[in-house]
Amino acid sequence: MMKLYGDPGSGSTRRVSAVLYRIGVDFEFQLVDLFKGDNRTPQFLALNPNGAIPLLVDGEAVLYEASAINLHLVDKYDSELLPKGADRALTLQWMFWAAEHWRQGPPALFNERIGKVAMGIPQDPRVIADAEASIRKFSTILDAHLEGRRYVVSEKVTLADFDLAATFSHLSRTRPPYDEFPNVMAWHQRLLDEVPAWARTRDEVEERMAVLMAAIEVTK
Ligand SMILES: N[C@@H](CCC(=O)N[C@@H](CS)C(=O)NCC(=O)O)C(=O)O
Repeated sequence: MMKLYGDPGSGSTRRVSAVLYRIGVDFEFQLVDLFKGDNRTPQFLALNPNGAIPLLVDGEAVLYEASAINLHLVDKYDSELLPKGADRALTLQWMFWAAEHWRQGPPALFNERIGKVAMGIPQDPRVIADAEASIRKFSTILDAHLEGRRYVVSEKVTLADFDLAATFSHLSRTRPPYDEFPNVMAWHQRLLDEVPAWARTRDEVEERMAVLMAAIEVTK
């Protein structure tokens, strides 16, 4: 059985677990507790020298990078999450755009508003301002694109939707300014309402983060 290494509180782990749930694949989950540094052990670094999750072990295949893992899964199970024809390249376009542009700001906000608080390090207002500016810049583009559309590429959900929506994982905790972008907000709500795999992973993130945030409160 394939094994997914990750942390349920991680937005990038969620990009993969949502796809596994959506396709309906049985898998074993191996917790890599980021707050305990499980991603820095020699055993884990031997699998992914970047020390990052998610990581998938599927027989001979040892894969990191959530988008690459998801491409492996859609190929293996011939899933419509990567459509055929013209929409295939468009799905890849938005996945690359997510990696290159969309995910610049949100991890910085996570680091400032959660990571640094956990470590007792002061937040840097300039980093927060830069992250928010980046989020506004790219949300303006996505919001205009989503006008009149149900999902990012087509009427149906694709891998691009999961790659993009993962940055909503810590909304209440990191407070990215997505609420200034009505089409972005409506698209994300539609995903939660219509795609049970996405709502399920939202619940997993919240359950995990409730424990971690309580621990931060205690040690603050
Ligand atoms: N580009 C990677 C990013 C993965 C990533 O940044 N994962 C985070 C958790 S969401 C992580 O493992 N952080 C720990 C670290 O980098 O030390 C992907 O798309 O899979």
